[in-house]
Amino acid sequence: MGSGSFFGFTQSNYFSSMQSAIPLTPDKPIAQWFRDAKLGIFIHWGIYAVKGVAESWSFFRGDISHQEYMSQCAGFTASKYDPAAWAQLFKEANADYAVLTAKHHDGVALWPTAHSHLNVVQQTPAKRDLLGPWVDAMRANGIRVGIYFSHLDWNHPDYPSLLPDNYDPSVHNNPFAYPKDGVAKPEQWNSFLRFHRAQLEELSKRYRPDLFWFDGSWEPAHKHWKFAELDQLLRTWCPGVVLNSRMGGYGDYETPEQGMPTTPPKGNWEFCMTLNDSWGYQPKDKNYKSIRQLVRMFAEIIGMGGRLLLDIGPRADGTIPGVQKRLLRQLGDWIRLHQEAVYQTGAGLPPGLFYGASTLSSDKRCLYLFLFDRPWKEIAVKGILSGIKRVSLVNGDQTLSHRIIGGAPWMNVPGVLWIDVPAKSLHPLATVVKIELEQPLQLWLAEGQVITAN
Ligand code: FHN
Repeated sequence: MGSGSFFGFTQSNYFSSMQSAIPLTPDKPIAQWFRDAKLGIFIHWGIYAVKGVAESWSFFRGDISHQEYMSQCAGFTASKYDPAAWAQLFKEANADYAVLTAKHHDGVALWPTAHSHLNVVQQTPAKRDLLGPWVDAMRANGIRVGIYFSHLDWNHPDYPSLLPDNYDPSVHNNPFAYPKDGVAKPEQWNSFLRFHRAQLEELSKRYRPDLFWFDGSWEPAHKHWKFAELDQLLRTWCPGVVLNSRMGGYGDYETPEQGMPTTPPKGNWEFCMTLNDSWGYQPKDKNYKSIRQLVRMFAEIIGMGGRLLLDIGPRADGTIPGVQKRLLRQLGDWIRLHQEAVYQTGAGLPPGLFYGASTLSSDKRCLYLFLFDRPWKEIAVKGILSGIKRVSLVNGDQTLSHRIIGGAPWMNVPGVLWIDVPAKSLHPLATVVKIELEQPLQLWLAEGQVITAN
């Protein structure tokens, strides 16, 4: 058996980590539902949907005035908000969990918080808790509940009270983030931190989320947030809760965003991405990804051992744009046709053995290959030492002919597996080939049989 390695892995420890999302280092303990989850729906919904502007950022960076941005409160009606319909759509997408922006950087809470008047109950025509009914609808449909919470709060009077360690008055001069007079006010910051904790305790005890999705810890240095303390508080308030690592590296999993990873993050991870280029509802943004691109990105993410958090931006009335509903339904249709390759699987082959994505069943006896391009006739897989029992298509179970070419069996160097994939059998979005193995997958990862003694 080869003694090669992959990213410093020797043969043995590569597979010892294959039970779950591929941890290149021992992964932290995390709820099994999250380990099993493959698709989440991210929802950026807030007053920014009224004018269709960038969430929070549009006033922070001066696209529009703060006054104009906040005037959107008057138009945030949620008049057609139907969280049960959202849940039904997410089930059609085959989503395992959903994450809703309970409070973005603008500080506007979607729930009746007792710690601030800046909430949709008191400040908008919605005049009701929008978070609670959403939590209930998700749970009624077996969808795990994630609450997005922005640490920073550009509308809270006590937030702009610290200076960064590398303070430069010509750079750090946004009054929503830093003290106007350039003088740090630690007592004011402590007051903000009490508010920050109070809202999180409120959310924890009132809604018992399965997951907190934190964001916005980049302004004050992490030491000021006391994240180690927060990590413990949250797990006390909400036992079993999953925490993302946007809390100074504490938390349970990594969250690469928008740019597709080419190397899987360490431990547990989730990739979050927009359908177009905007997190919230921005009708001018027509740059939607195609369903073929979404299927490919989903397959590549799960093939690296991660999960995808796919974002939508509902309108101010609570309706979801048709193009977004269509893409979610198309993705769900594809997943359902190929679900044995998606669920109860972990990361597949390391790069270079097959030119596509792949996943491996939890018993390591089934390897699933995701074909994104139209093969001329055959596809090839290198490095498989295990015997091949059968090769078939996941969608339709058609047996595919295959053969092994080359190899140096006298030195236990495997040949290349070639598989015939008939053009008429291809799925227009992505085709999945199943390789059933005689024994759990064993790979040969080495430099090839270098002959030096001839
Ligand atoms: O600033 C936010 C942004 O508005 C959006 O919420 C994304 C979603 O992951 N998070 C931050 C940027 O990384």
